[in-house]
Order: sequence, then structure tokens, then C-alpha cells
Amino acid sequence: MAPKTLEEGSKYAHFDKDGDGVITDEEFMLEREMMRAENEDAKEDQIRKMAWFALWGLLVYPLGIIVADIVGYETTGELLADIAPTYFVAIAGLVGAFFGAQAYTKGKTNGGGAPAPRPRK
Ligand SMILES: [Ca+2]
Repeated sequence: MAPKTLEEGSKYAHFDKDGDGVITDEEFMLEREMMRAENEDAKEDQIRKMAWFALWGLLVYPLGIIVADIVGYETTGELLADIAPTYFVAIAGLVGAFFGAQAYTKGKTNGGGAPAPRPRK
């Protein structure tokens, strides 16, 4: 079977890490692994941002009630206070799930969270 070649200016040309003009299975797998790691990283960043947004929401929420009260929107303040218990429990659950997932993945990647064996002297 004739060897496969990439078209001119292919966006996959950078797969050839050592520049010998041949994309080996190893180079292909390496690139795939790197892409997966980048995606994983982006996903974690996104989740972290969401957790921070949720935590800021928890901080700002009571201020919303206070501001509504000061401005004289009594109904708004009351409605916000009515929603508060549900909101706080939901956000606490969300943030809890975030930290739980973090701990779980960390434990999984570190081989069950067992400490690394100490080098013998
Ligand atoms: Ca190569």
C-alpha cells in the first residue's frame, strides 16, 4: 500500500515533531494526548471560573437584599429573601460537587492518593 501524504499546507503538518517528513503512530498519539490534556485544562479552567462565580454570587446576594431594602424595593427584597434558602443550598451543592470532583480526580491521577515512596538513602 502506498504511503499516505499530507496535502500542501495541512494543519496537521505540526504532528511531525522531529521534522523527518513522516508522521509516526507515536507522533500521532503524542499529539492526541497533548490535545486531550489541553481540553482537560480548558475544562478545568471553565469549572473553576464557574465555582468562583457561584461563590461571588453567594457574597453579593445578601447585598442585593440590602440594596433593594435601601432603595425602597420592598417586594424585591422580600422575593430575594424568599429565594435565598433555595439559592444558597443549590450553590453550596454546586461548590461542594466542584471540590468533590477535584479531590476525586486528584486521587485518581495520584494513584489513589497514596503517598509516593521515599527514595532510600
Ligand atoms: Ca516524524
